[in-house]
Amino acid sequence: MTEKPVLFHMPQTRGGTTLWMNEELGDVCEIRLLNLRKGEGRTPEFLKINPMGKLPALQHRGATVTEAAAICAYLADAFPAKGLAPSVSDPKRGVYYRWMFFAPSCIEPMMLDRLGKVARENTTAAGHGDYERVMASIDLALSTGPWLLGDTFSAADVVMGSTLNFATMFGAIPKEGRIKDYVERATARPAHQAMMKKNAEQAKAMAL
Ligand SMILES: N[C@@H](CCC(=O)N[C@@H](CS)C(=O)NCC(=O)O)C(=O)O
Repeated sequence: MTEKPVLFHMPQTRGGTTLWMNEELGDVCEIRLLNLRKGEGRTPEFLKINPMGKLPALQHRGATVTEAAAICAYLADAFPAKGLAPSVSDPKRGVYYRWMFFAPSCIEPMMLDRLGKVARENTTAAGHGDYERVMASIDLALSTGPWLLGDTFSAADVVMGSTLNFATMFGAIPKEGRIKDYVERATARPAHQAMMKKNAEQAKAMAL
């Protein structure tokens, strides 16, 4: 891979998920820091990259990828030798996609509902259902352990690990049982620790 992916990031944001992924891959990205508090996500230049004005974003070989989970999936495929995604012919690819998509599609909106005390009248129409259904699914996802694919750690664990780490940190779901064990296992990984150290250094340099 000749051209380095460029990762647009700010510490203390969802960019941390992708920075962790970058560390799992052995630091393959060039990191460009933006300060959202100074409006750097709303400049005409950045809005051309991501009209949402949100971080993280990634550019690589002429393509732009936004959405933290999509960036993790993209990077896993762009660096296949690192073994962070099952091959497309492996049935586990389905399980990998399932939980990779479930985290931002169902856990995150459920978390925001809980934190914002939003009570939905129609949980059939809401794609993320409700708290009980999401929790039952998380329990199933973590039941094979230690990782979502069993013994093999993958980019889906970066996404799920980050999501559950934030959800428990903010008190949207209890940190107990399988979730506690999984979050502790995920955040103890050397790459997660390296990401935390870099995030702290970046935050200091940006005077956040
Ligand atoms: N769905 C996006 C969410 C990204 C997101 O909301 N990022 C926040 C920081 S955690 C952001 O950039 N906010 C700036 C804004 O909305 O102006 C993803 O998963 O990457």
